[in-house]
Amino acid sequence: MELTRRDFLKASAAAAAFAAAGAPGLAPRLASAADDKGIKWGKAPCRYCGVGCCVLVGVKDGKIVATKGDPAGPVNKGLNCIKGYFLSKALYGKDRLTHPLIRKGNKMVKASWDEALNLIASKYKEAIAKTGPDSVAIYGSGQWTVFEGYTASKLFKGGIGTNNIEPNARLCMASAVAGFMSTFNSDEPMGCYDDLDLGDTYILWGANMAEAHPVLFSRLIDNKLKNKKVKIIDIATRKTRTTQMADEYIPMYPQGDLAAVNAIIHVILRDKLYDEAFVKQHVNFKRGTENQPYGLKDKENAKEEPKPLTFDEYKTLMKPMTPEWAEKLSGIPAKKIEQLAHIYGDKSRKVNSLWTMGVNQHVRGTWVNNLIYNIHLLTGKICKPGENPLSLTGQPSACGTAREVGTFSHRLPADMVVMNEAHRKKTAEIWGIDPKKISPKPGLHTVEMFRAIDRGELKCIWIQCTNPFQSMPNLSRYRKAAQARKAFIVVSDIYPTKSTEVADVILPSASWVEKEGVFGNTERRTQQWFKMVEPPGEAKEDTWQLIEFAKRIGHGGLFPYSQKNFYKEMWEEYRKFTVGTGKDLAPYETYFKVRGLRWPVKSNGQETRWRYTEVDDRYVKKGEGVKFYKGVGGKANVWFRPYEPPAESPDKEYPFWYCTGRLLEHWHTATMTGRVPELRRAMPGATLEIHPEDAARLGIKNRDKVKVSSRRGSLVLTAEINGRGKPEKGNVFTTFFDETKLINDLCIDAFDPISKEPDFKKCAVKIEKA
Ligand SMILES: Nc1nc2c(c(=O)[nH]1)N[C@H]1C(S)=C(S)[C@@H](COP(=O)(O)OP(=O)(O)OC[C@H]3O[C@@H](n4cnc5c(=O)[nH]c(N)nc54)[C@H](O)[C@@H]3O)O[C@H]1N2
Ligand SMILES: Nc1nc2c(c(=O)[nH]1)N[C@H]1C(S)=C(S)[C@@H](COP(=O)(O)OP(=O)(O)OC[C@H]3O[C@@H](n4cnc5c(=O)[nH]c(N)nc54)[C@H](O)[C@@H]3O)O[C@H]1N2
Ligand code: SF4
Ligand SMILES: [Mo]
Repeated sequence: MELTRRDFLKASAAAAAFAAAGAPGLAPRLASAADDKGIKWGKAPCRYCGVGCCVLVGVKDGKIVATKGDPAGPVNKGLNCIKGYFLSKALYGKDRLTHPLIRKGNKMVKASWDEALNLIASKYKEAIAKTGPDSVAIYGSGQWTVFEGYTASKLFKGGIGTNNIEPNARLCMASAVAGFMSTFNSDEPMGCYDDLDLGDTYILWGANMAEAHPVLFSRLIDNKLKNKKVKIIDIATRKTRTTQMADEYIPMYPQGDLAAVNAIIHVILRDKLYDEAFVKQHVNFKRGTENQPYGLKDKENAKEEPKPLTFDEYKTLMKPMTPEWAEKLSGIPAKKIEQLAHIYGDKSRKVNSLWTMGVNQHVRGTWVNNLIYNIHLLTGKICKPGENPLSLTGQPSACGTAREVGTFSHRLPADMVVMNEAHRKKTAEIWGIDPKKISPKPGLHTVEMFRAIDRGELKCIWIQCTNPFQSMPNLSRYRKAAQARKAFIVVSDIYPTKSTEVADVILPSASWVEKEGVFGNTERRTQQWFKMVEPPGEAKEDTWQLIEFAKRIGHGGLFPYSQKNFYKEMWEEYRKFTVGTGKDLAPYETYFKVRGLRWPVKSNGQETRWRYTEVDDRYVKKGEGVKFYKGVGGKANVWFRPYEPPAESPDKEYPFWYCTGRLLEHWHTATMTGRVPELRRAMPGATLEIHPEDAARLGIKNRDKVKVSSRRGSLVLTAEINGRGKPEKGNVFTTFFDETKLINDLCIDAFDPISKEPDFKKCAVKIEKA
């Protein structure tokens, strides 16, 4: 089902209108300016989201003057969303950081690179000498290039000897990772974006694709406009732009997914809608550890002790989870749950599940990931073209860098972990170091990393390509700790932010096409780009910063790559981790011409669209059909995961659910999109979405100022009633892009005990007219 670009554009007009909303008419003007003579075009993935659109970047006189969706890009076929259209302006805010700055009391003073790096090196050396390597850390990003993540991981895990390295992806994809690992023993999806063209039923579990994955959503809408059978079901806690394009909207209570998915499975078992042969051949049953704590206390540590189950034991455990039981916990009528189960079980339908942060930012996020896989494993609707569960990724290289390179505190490249001796040995071999150098103890996970600063245990932290002093939950605790100078804080960024505000050293970075890089998107697609323009002033690449620091603390030898072939040599070293593991990456040059390739890349240079199936995956022999070759006995796990309540729920004093997330025009903390005048004007500040009946009861009118407070903090926002997003009764919603409104002060820093991912989607607040 190949689409022509014309078909695609025509059919997706509705979604494209969404995508360009906020600044209609501006995008085409920019695109036509790109036709001027003298512009040199290069290819790159978009700087922003995990969709990974291919863009063409136009350069003239050393500046990016235009960008356009790349018609040759299989992901987006020439389309971009509004953020993509304005990429050319994101790096040209007037206040780009152009030279290193060092704190002198309350002032930040201009310094040379040498002064700044020497100071960082001396602080790190001092801390390591006094309190050991585990008293220093680095906090990175799913927006790091593969090279940046690899350099940081090798330096900290292989050189300094601490596993205190984390990506912001802990706040984002950690539950997805834990879900993949516990179910399939291999991270990242079996399916790919082609499933959005080839399927006929799409069940969205709280994912607001129209705003958070806009171009991918337009691809889905395109399928819907062409194929009458296509049905999109939006199960969510609020109505969004996604809802407008869905066939059905099913409102759900926060945490309700945990009950609803279980009841769907109950019906699938009860009505024998499962695929007996598939289950027999491909599935093991397991039970995990229940009633684990929510991470509310510092240093709380949970441990999962899985037990095997038989299919019969599993069926018995699932008996009490009836649709009526789930109706009470999820708010979804029992009848609807029966219907959903029969849709999932319908042999004539190609059913896909899609989810993002509604499922991952959840104190039982790993469980909900497991449960969605359970449905697909029981019905056999998996590893088939057009029929898969697809975990959507947020950041441009959360997959490529955070997950594949393994920049989490417990991970090593290609799904390996520091706790495993054989994995440490293999890593040490490739890195050319003594295996004893790599610590077997997982480092601090993100929330604990920032808590350790507050406790005075972490002495130095280097923050690159993320803005935690705006994006962490329970923010005021961590901001206060930083303001009290409890640790030495280095921040590499491209603009002044809430994090540079509390830094001891600020380093100006090169971003996106100001350097060479590789990103990996949601569908396992690895995309490479070359440097196209010089960074401003003295700004330097994050990789360069780390290696110059490494040299000053005696670890320069870890990076022996030549000046001329620096990235190629680093890539070929990193690639060794992947070859033969089912995560195979291609030689570096292969990526120069193509618009990315989905791993495992085959020996003939071809990509893999569907994993674990003989249809496409060379690791499965002809005749084997489906094989979960990473799992024990070639099988995947179906987990028993019951309902458990959220960490905090509304009560008399704090009667509303507080949910936080995103909107189309801005990227996270808006350091980049906020400096694009068109996007800033389209969406100048955060508002509080509230249900009209709740508002009326409290005497609140649209645009009134309201005070919203949780047990952790309070702030004043403008009420938005019947705006773009419409929360269900009893729920309010806001976004975290506005640095003048630190909405994360109110968020709870409870987390999933398995994935350690915090729950940004639920806590309790009260609302008053301000
Ligand atoms: N425009 C834009 N796009 C982005 C980003 C951006 O900053 N701006 N960021 C990217 C990143 S890093 C990410 S992670 C993604 C996030 O993409 P999404 O997860 O799609 O977006 P959010 O706004 O974080 O999530 C909000 C939704 O969570 C759902 N929800 C709330 N509670 C629950 C629950 O208990 N269960 C379930 N199942 N759902 C619930 C609600 O229905 C709500 O609409 O977006 C990516 N794309
Ligand atoms: N309330 C609430 N909070 C959330 C979430 C939520 O849903 N609700 N979601 C969480 C999720 S899923 C995510 S992914 C995080 C995202 O949170 P953050 O990662 O903190 O937010 P960003 O704005 O993406 O920060 C990226 C920073 O990198 C800088 N930058 C850009 N390019 C470069 C570069 O090349 N090098 C360097 N060194 N810096 C660069 C940018 O200016 C910016 O300051 O937020 C989390 N926080
Ligand atoms: S959908 Fe995502 S990757 Fe595509 S242009 Fe928009 S922000 Fe960039
Ligand atoms: Mo994210």
